Amino acid sequence: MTIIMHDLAGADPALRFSPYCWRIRFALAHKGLPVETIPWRFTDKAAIAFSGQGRVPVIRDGETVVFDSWAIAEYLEAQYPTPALFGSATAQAHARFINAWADAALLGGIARLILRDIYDVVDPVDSSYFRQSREARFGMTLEETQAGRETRVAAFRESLLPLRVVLRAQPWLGGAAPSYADAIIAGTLMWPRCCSAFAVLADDDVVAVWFERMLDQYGGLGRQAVRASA
Ligand SMILES: N[C@@H](CCC(=O)N[C@@H](CS)C(=O)NCC(=O)O)C(=O)O
Repeated sequence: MTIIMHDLAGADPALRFSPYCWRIRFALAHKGLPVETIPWRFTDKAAIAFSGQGRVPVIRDGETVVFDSWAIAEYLEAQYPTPALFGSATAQAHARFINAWADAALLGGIARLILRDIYDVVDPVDSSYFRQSREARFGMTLEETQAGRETRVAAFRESLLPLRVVLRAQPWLGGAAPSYADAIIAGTLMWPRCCSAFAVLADDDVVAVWFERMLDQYGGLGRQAVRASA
């Protein structure tokens, strides 16, 4: 049975830009599971009220409803073990750290480079909610969050050193083949790729080279994604 996923969309319904939803798009593709995505807007809380909360991704697999990207990845692994997203309980525990680092460090760093650009791509129905909620979260205007990004991007790129060190030693974060760790980081990087023309990565960075390879995985799923700037 096809899994249904509520997926954040912009003014263009084909523009799918949620870093969390992208993690699950990669995870589903990794397992070869068919998915039907339903475009969702930030303010359309009613459409996902059946999940008991107001954020995406939310999946429906038959009678089962799961929300939160990490919980969804764990559900998929338990329900559809092969091919593995984690590989072992230990690998799953390590991937949880990657997930926490992506949420705690990577997302905030990227937000401070592209938040105002996102405002340009959200559906008009979401514009004032997006501005209000994000300005309250960051304690400054959207314009201020990304001001000076041309000079600040260097520090962001330096913060990716742990990824760089690992990807110099092995082709994927999962080792010889991609795992959910790769889906987490690549899913997170799909967010700036889809929303903004600003280059968060330097072209010659090993992280960018790895990301290009991830874009080509799963039949070019990431590469084919609609981009606001294209
Ligand atoms: N911990 C959740 C976070 C999900 C999340 O924050 N999703 C965003 C879209 S990228 C959302 O739905 N935001 C709704 C809002 O801001 O009102 C996960 O990993 O799935």
